[in-house]
Amino acid sequence: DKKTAAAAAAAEPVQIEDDRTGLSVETLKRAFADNLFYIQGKNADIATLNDYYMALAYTVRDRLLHRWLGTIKAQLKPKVKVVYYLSAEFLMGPHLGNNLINLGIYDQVRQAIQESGLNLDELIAQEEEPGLGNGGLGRLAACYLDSLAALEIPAIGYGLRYEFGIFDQEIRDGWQVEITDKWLRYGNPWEIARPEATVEVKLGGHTEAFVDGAGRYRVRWIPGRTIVGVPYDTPVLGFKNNTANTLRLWKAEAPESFDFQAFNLGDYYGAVNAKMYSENISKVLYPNDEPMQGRELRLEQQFFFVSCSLQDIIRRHLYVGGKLENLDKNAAIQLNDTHPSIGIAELMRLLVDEHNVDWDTAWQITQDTFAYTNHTLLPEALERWPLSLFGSLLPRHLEIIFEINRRFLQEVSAKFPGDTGRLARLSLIQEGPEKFVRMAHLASAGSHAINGVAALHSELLKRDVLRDFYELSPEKFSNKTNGVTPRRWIMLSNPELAFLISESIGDGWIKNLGELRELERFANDKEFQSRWRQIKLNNKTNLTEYIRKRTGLVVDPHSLFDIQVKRIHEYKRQHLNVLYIITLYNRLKQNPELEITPRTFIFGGKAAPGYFMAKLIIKLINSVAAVVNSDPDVRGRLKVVFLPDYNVTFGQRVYPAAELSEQISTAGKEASGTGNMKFSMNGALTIGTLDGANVEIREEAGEENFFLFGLTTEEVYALKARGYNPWDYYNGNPALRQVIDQLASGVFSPGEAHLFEPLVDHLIHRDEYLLLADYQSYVECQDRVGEAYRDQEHWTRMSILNSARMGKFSSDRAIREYCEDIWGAVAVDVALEEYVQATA
Ligand code: F58
Repeated sequence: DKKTAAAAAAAEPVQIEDDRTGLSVETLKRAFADNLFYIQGKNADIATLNDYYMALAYTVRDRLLHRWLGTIKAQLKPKVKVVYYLSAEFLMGPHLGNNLINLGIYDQVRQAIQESGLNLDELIAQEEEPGLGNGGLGRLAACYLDSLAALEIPAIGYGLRYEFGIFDQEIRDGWQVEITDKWLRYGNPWEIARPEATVEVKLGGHTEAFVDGAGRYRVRWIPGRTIVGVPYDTPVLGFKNNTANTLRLWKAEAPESFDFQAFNLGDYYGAVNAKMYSENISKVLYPNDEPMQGRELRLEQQFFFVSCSLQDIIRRHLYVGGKLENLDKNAAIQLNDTHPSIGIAELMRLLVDEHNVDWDTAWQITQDTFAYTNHTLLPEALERWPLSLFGSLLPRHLEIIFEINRRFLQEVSAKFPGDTGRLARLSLIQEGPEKFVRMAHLASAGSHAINGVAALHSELLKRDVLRDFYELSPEKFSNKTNGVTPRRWIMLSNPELAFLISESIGDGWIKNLGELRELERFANDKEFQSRWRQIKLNNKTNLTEYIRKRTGLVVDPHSLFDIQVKRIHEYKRQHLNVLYIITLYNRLKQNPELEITPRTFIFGGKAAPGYFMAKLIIKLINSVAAVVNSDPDVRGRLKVVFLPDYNVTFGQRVYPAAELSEQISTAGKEASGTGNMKFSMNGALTIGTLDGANVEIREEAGEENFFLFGLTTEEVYALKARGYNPWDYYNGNPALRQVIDQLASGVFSPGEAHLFEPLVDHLIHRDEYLLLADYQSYVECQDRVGEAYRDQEHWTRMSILNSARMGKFSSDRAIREYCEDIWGAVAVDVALEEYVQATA
């Protein structure tokens, strides 16, 4: 009866774990309200949107903690091999939506939030993304962490917890303005600080030789200063499994005892100053993309996070009872470009100086443990540090590098006797009036595996940039074509498309992207085509709304959305795109009745703050946009939009809305590209050169579904070898000549006739990236695109086939290849950790 039921209910103990882990809509609602009150300290009367976001974030975090702890337990075991991904950048993107997808609770949470009188999309939009990377390289690291967790591979990503990530971009008067990125302003609910795992890092000072108790010659490093690294951990969930790996980012702080000495001497302010100096190391991400700059603080950043990470790796290895000689059995350390390659000298130092391992054994361990991924073919981007700077910051490491080099060159001599040219080319030290440490050489000599990031790039590495290393150790080289995660880049970004795909072929594609092939049988299906088109239109309409909000521009969602988003760089040739826009504009001016396919050209991307030409290209895009968009003669046919502050969040809106993907770099310059893959998966067709992964995208999609133009790498080399003269192209092509003359005479810079002179000068005198040579081919190809778009049925068919055939470009495939060929890592099962009260 009623009374006994009530008594029984009262006697029932409160189940705290329900509110922490329960997944029902009711429990989620209760937990959400509870977090708003007890963590944010707000109730509905005064809560801001951000408070609600935070309350939801904590609700979700609670629900992944048991997976996280279970994963740590399962992976911290003697026989487990862990992948350690060392990267100066991780461009993770917003966490909330992604975690909901991976936990498989998107729908429940949507309902819980709705029943709480709020809108989930608004809360998701509230999150400020951690912009701890510049572009492709940092985003690749994030996709790889996602796939490692999806495949249940034990892995830790190690990097820097920059207080300020990549700058926010504003556009004022057409120019880029940089604003500091204060992403930690409102706190970060996704990280947990682990101060108990702090490590010490030494810098500067000098070295001393001594003979130890066993009569062995040893060296000790007397540092000039010491800083500490405090780890901040963020969970990285696998897709609907129990794995939650860790992203461990290091924050630089002053050691606890920083002020003792100074305080005793009475120099309190000096001591506080020293503390601030220590914290500088993880203060800000360097926003330069390509040309390398020899800034001391950057080398400090690199050494700092690498030393912290290696000490952590050794600590974990010893903790599970491992022997240092067997480090490579438990650890695979991947160098994401050369930024962490100082790790090779640091591991040698830790082994030889601190753990008393003999040199030969230490070198074997080091080589067997490290592997190196190269991400660039541009010679000016290869890292090299002036010897003087390097030696004053890392005196012991410089000695170690000299010794590695001495032994390495001995081996080279043995293999190629008398070949002194080869010795000079291979040396880890670049000789000359100013000497440099060549980091790519250190990485190559100290690793057992070296890979490029697309088939063409890996071939060019062997042929040019690392040719001598290839001739020395061909067995080290392989290709690992990049990939991107379909969880973030299809499911989360393009939910309607994901739904249609799953409805048509089941949802196996999410974990096994090759299954998208099954969509091929719908390519000619009228009903399917029309749904496919409708989804694209919906996504375009959403982007249209966003463009209006951000720029005030009104664009037509029925026009062809032609999009180029990526860092601004001359080799990526955003200005080639602009030359075509001006060409179209001129045609319309000459013949205002001309019928062309209406197009919206959309650009997005940041320029390195010190890269004058890149910033001028942004100004150029905005200047051309100003003229074109306000000219009544072109109305309804041409729009140009530069969307400020391109980042991961914005990428998630852009790829699903794109119909044409611009991948137009000079052949032989783009290592791979990854945006190209995201576009194509979401049904955009590509206009592109045979560069980077475009080659493989075209191979997969079928050449009839790809708009190819431009010189090949071989043709670029040949043209440059016989002497390239851009003047010939200018003189021989009236349309091109008109465009260049307009730029030079100020047609697009009223009142500032000379504004674009530096650009024009460069194009007609040097044109390093061969825009003029590729202009005609690009224009003709773009014209074919415009024609093709008129046949919507055929276009849709090509679009479906592009998505259907992008299975290869899942980061799951890439990670499987790394595991099999380089890391020797296998999946580890994780048991769900039950919630246990701390007192139990
Ligand atoms: C990019 N590199 C490549 N570097 O340009 C691109 O082709 C490739 O797809 C991608 O890596 C992933 O492999 C890149 O993004 C950087 O951003 C560096 C950051 C640190 C300073 C030097 C450039």
